[in-house]
Amino acid sequence: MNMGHAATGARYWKAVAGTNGAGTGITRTYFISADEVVWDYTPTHHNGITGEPFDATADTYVRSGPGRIGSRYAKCLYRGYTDGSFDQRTVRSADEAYLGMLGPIIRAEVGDTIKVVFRNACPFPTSVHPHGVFYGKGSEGAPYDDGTGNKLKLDDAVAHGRRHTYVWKVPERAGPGPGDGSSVMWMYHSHTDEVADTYAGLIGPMEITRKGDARPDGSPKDVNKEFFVLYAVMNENESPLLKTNLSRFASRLLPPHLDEDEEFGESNLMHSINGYVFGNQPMMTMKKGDHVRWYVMSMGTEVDLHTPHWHGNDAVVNGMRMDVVSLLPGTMVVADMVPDDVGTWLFHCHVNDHIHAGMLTRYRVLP
Ligand SMILES: [Cu+2]
Repeated sequence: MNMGHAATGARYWKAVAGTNGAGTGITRTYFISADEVVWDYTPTHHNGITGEPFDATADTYVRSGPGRIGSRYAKCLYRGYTDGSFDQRTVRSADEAYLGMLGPIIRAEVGDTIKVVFRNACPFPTSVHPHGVFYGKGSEGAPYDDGTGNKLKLDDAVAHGRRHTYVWKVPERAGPGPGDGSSVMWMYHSHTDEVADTYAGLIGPMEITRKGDARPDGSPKDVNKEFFVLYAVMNENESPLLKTNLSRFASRLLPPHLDEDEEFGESNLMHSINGYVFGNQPMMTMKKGDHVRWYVMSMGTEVDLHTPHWHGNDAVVNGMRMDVVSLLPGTMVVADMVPDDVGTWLFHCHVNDHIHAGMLTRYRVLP
C-alpha cells in the first residue's frame, strides 16, 4: 500500500488510523530489570578515533582525580533476563555489543501483544514507559494526575525490589505508516522521574514490523542488518547516582563548592553514543550490499541537537538521500543504507562542540 503524502479524504484518514489489528498475533514476553551497574564510557582506555592516548581535551571528560569522576559511573540500565526468576541475564551476542548502555531490543509485529515483566533492582523508584504502542493506564509507567488511582498507579513508580508487568498492544497505528518501510522504531524509558531516570541510563529501543513482514523474532525479513543508536549527552550531574559516583570514583580530595565548579560540571557531560565516547563503541559491522536499517535516536535537553553523519556511505531517510540526520531530544529516525564503500568509517555528531567532547564512533563495511 502506498498512500503517498498527497492522499486525502476517507482513504487517507483510514490509513492514518490504521485498521486495528491488535490481538491477532502472538504475545511476546520480555523480562527486563533496572540494574545498577558500573558503566565505563571508555572501556578501551584510549581514543579509538585517533588511535592515540587521550589528550588534554579528552581528559576533561574521562580522567578521574581530585573532584573528577572520570570515565566510570554507577548507572541504572535496563538489562534482559531469560525468565521471571531474574537469575540469568540474556546473553548479548558479539554483534550486539555495540548496543552498550541501551536496554534490550523489544521487537514485535503488528497484531502482537508485548508483555514486559519488569523488576526494579535500582535504589530509586523506576518504570517502563513506551512510545508508540497502545497501552492502558496501568501500563503507561508515568506518574501524573490522570484521574486514575489504586491499581492503575502501580506502573508509575516501581519501588526498589518490586515488580510490575506492563502489557502493550501493537495495533496497525503502532507500526509502519503509509510512507514507512517495513519497520519503525520507538523508544522506551523510565518516566518516574523522567529527567533523572534517563540520565541514569534507563532507555532502550523498540522495533515494530508491518504485519506479514516479520521474522519469528519480530525483525523485518527484508533487512539483513539493523543498528540502534542513541546520541545523547548523558548529564551525570543530574543522575540520581551522582553522590555514589563521587564517593566511589573521584579522589577524596574534593575541592570546595564542587556544585559551583563549572569544570566539574563539564567533566560529567558525557557526549556519548550508546554510552561510549571517543571511539570506544564496539564496532558496528556490515557487508557491502547488505540491506542495512539504522534506527537513530536522541534524548536529553537543549544541548541535545545532534547531527549524526556517516562517512563513506549514504542513507535514505523519509524518501530522501542523506548522509546526515537531524536529531532533537526524543527524536527517532529510520535510515536505510545499502553500503557500497568498503572500509572503516567515521560515524559522528557534526556539532563542533560535540566533536571536541568525543561524540564519535566508527562502523565497518566488509567486502
Ligand atoms: Cu551532537
